[in-house]
Amino acid sequence: MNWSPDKTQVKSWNEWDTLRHVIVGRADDCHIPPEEPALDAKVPEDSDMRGQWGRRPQETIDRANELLDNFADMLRKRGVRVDRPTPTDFSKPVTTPDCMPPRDVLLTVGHEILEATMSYRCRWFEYLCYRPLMQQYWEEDVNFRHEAAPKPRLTDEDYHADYLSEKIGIEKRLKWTAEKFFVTTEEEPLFDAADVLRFGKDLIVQHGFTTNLKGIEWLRRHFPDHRVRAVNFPGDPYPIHIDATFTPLRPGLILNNPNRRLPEEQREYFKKNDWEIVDAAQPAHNTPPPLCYSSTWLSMNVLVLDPKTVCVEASEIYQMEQMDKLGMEVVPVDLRDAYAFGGGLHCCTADVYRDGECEDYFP
Ligand code: DAV
Repeated sequence: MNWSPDKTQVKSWNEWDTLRHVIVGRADDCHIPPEEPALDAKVPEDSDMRGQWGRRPQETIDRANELLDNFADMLRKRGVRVDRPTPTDFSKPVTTPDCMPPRDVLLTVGHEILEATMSYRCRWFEYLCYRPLMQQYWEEDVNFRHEAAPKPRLTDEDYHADYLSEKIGIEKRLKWTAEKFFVTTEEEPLFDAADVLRFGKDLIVQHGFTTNLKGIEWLRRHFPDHRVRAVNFPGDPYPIHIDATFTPLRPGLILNNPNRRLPEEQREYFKKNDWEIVDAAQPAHNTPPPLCYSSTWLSMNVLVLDPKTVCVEASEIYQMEQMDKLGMEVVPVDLRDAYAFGGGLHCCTADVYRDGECEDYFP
């Protein structure tokens, strides 16, 4: 059946087919959460965020919302249906960093939207922001499957105490990443949706701080018709979420963060199937904006609108230039002042509907 704006349908099998319907996050009432194991392990050692928590300054919330609203309007003007989450009062039950990045919580695979377990305590309740939309889709689309992964207990058993010392040092962090020793243990299945990339029949999942091997095994059992493949990026001292590391643009083409290169033996699978993996352009900035958890590599956290068109953050001149050379039409989007609320253009959205069906790109 073809897509029509008047009828809700949930379907998206990959990261690049023509986007028709999307969720764009909001920054309302965002907090910097208090200290907790998995989150602290991700805060860079020299970051201005260490030891800070509480509600984010109102002017930064307003500015982030302005940028997110503009992004949503631009998508609407291009004919994409845009829905927005309903913020909850995060300071009450437990504080949470944001209700901004829908991509971290919601994994759309075909007609299903799966709520991830999450791995930070502060993000346990974030799925609630999307429940009004999930309920609406469920009422309006008889083929929609709304699923939730088992909520984890997130006791101290879920975290390696080794990661909690004040100054670990980058060298040791890199060694640990290379050894696949991460802050999360194998106590119970854990995954964030943003560690998963959808390539039709294949789901490519980063094993790192926010997704453990049991989380990947859970996904394998949950999606028996898919091939679920774990990948690692040894150059990343803070490995969370795959979407500033590995970015598919269209069938056969992936950008890879040159500081976090996919190991040779894991490249084979892509090479064998004629996928080209290209080093991403350098970020235009030397540091992330203030009070931001993410690295400067949000430069490659792009939203693909169709296999020829991509939204790139407007200040990322090198990334835009590279996209242009790769034959993509670039839509610049101003978002940098909203990065602190959970990330870039890919993070702050979640697919609801893309054209196309489930294809096997690795036959
Ligand atoms: O490079 O800090 C950010 C990913 C956000 N979803 C990074 C990873």
